[in-house]
Amino acid sequence: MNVRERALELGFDWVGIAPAGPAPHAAGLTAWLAAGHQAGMTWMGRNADRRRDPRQVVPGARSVIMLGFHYFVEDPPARVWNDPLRGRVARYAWGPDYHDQLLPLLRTLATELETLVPGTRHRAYVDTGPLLERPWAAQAGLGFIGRHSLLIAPRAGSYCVLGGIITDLELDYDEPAADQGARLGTHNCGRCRRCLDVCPTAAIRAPYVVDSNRCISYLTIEHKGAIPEHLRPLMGNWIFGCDACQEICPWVRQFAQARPDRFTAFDAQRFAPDLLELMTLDAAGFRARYRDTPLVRTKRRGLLRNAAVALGNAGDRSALPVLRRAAAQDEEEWVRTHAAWAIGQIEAKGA
Ligand code: B12
Ligand code: SF4
Ligand code: SF4
Repeated sequence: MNVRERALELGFDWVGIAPAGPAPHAAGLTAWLAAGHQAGMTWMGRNADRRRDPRQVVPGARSVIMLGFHYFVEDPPARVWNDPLRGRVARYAWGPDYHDQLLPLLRTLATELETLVPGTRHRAYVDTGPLLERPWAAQAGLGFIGRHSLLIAPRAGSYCVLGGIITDLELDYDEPAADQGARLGTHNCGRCRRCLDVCPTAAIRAPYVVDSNRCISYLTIEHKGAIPEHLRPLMGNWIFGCDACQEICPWVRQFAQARPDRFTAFDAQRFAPDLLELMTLDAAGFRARYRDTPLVRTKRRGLLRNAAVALGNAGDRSALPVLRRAAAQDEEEWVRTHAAWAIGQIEAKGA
């Protein structure tokens, strides 16, 4: 069996294999954790030794097979995407959860390797285990790491998700990707710093270093409880994830192709929802609308908390009745308190 051909047959867009050993840029993880950039994701620190070396995950590991899956779809109509009374959902979440889509494919590949070489040991992950997926993907030749810290794949940009298999099989190895900028006369990112400049919360503290405490993706998806007040006004209308550092990237603008065949597809009602209507969704309505998407992760209380912040930022008085009702009556404390904050923002703007 040819692992690369089989991976492409299964539907992956990129596959590359690197020899297992200490993770590339492992020192970057140590520094990131020491700075507290993991925020509330304490699990990132718990298994750091394993993250720093896949041989601690699969004893005797010889190879890391990295796979990439492209998900870009066309930009939504500007009148919808730029409407402050609508929320924005990051592109990777415009459809079913990619973990559910890709993990079975990875497991199929791993099981086939096992059948071919009985007794082989492996672990397959899509965002789900102690593997530094981006540095390994770069090492396996899938692309290079941009200053926003995301993997940029050739002819696609960063709108791709990753998965990996750590195995004790010895395989043929790929070289890290060649300098993608050479053709354009630059070195990968060249002198560009657009993602650092555009990040609404200044979460990219330095090239390749993202502080989750400030990242809108973390604040809207992973963070539990109250969003720090000083960051709320900077979050615009992102209500689940954030693509600002990718939307601006010349690699995305130049090379990303629409992939209507992919698991993501824009649907304005769900992925750029009317915020006033969203604030009135009850638990059953939330489940019905988002059950088959990654948005279930925030639960209703997280999504409506984020929607309240977005309405506060929009500053439109037409939101006051809905926000007042939510502040007074919503069953969830997160929603009540963030709605009250939004009312304060709108009234202050009016004054
Ligand atoms: C924790 C996490 C987050 C956190 C922290 C993000 C971060 N930058 O670390 C939060 C919640 C904020 C987040 C947000 C997002 N995430 Co996330 N996340 C992860 C996760 C689980 C771990 C990442 C990690 O290990 N971080 C720790 C830091 C230290 O590692 P690192 O960022 O990879 O950094 C390495 C390099 O930058 C390198 N480095 C250091 N210095 C230098 C210098 C040079 C020159 C170079 C080249 C490299 C380099 O060192 C570091 C390793 O030690 C991975 C899945 C996985 N298991 O890898 C997904 C993952 C990275 N996320 C992903 C996605 C899609 C996102 C979002 C785009 C989602 C969204 N639209 O809202 C945003 C993007 C934000 C951003 N700019 O990074 C994808 C990325 C795909 C890609 N093309 O790169 C992944 C790989 C999930 C997947 N399986 O597809 N994420
Ligand atoms: S995802 Fe948004 S908040 Fe996070 S680093 Fe990128 S631009 Fe900044
Ligand atoms: S926006 Fe510029 S600096 Fe940031 S990843 Fe893209 S090319 Fe690199």
